[in-house]
Amino acid sequence: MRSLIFTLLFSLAVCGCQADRTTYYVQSVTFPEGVTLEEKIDLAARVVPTPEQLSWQQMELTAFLHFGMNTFTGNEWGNGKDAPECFAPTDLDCEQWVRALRDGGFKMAILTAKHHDGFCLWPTATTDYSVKQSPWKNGQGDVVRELRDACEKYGLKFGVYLSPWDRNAPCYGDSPAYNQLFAAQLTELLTQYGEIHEVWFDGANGEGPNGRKQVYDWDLFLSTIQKFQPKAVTAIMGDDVRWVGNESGWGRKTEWSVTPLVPGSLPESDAKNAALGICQTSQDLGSRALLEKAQTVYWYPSEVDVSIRPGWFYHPEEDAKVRSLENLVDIYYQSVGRNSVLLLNIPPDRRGQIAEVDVQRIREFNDYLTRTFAENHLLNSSKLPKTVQAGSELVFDTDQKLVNTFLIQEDIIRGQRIEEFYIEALVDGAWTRIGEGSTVGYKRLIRFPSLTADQVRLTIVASRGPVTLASVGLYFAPEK
Ligand code: FUL
Repeated sequence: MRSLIFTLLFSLAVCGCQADRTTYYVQSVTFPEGVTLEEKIDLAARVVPTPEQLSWQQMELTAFLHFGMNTFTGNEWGNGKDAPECFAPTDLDCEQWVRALRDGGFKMAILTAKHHDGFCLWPTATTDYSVKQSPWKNGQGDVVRELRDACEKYGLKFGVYLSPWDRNAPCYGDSPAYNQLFAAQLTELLTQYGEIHEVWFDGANGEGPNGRKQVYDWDLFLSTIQKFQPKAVTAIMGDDVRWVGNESGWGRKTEWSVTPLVPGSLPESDAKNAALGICQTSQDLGSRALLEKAQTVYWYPSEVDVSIRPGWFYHPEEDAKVRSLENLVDIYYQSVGRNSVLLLNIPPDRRGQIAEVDVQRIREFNDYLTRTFAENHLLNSSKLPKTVQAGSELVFDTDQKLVNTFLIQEDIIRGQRIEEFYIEALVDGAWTRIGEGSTVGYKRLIRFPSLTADQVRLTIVASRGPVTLASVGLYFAPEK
């Protein structure tokens, strides 16, 4: 956890406005003893992302690639006992994966380097349960390397999913021994494959009440990342990126990136979260009522992970169940459009390629979004005031074309502040409300029935101090 404080000082000459001498808190702030609720709210409004969290958020669309032993056995959770010989892709082509992702608009690929079954997709020295023992390329193959190289070639970022729960490792449950093994696996991935942009630690564990109990050494794991890939964001059990709380593709309508939820990798997180009455799936992770009880708040933004198919792994019988374009677009509005990053899983098949139906669907998805956001129908949206106070109204002229989508973004390097807003359209001389929302954060999209307006009015009803808007826009999403 980085804890930095900085003050933004803008040159008067450059921006022609007053210097912003606000003190900001990078990634977290602990409230001093005895502060009032208003003071807590002010402090929370000045928590900002690290540069890596900001770049992560700006990607908007990221892709998951669940591939491994389960692809060949038909399981979703392997038991760690399937023979390495089962792993036998017939025509693996990571460049095909990455071209499909690039054409789908995705900016990063995250590979299941090791899922819960413990089978490693790289020739690790830490276990005999890996591609090295499989017939694929006579044990000379390395999926992590091939994908890394393909991402490099096509300009995508690269991340690894390394499951802490390991059903194959005999030492799982013998905490010190397994922690060393896991740190060694992490070290291999972080030192042998160039830059790693995201490390995904899944929280699942199905051991049950009588199962093996492993106490993870998160300090060791996070310090290993800090040592070898300090710019990587850590997700889910990590402290940079938060699991949205469901695997169905929706973010909360009220999605605070600044939250008292203590990341699972920090000491006593369970007890602290229990004392606040919150967990990753709670609906309220950032209200004023919650801040009143909190001691520390974190910039801990949400990631929406969901699969394009019913399963996380490829199963041929699900070829006809690939999500429709309409459904994917809804997911986009419910994730990216609700202050989250979308992590869409597109699982390669038994050949080791992404099936044509999935390739087609994500291309359609990208084409659709590109068409929707090609033209901003607000005429004066580039002239935004430096800051906007609660109670302010901003009125924009339009080009009087048909529209049905409103976009609003806060400049999150100055914190997340908007708590309530609404939008109205001037149609035939009368103002009608066309949408409203609570939080905005990095991005909020509001859909409304198609109309033609002379003007659009944005009212910020409530905020945590002055708001800096990054952009507003008015768009037309065509029929699918
Ligand atoms: C879950 C896992 O149990 C699933 O298999 C999948 O990897 C998903 C992304 O996370 O916790």
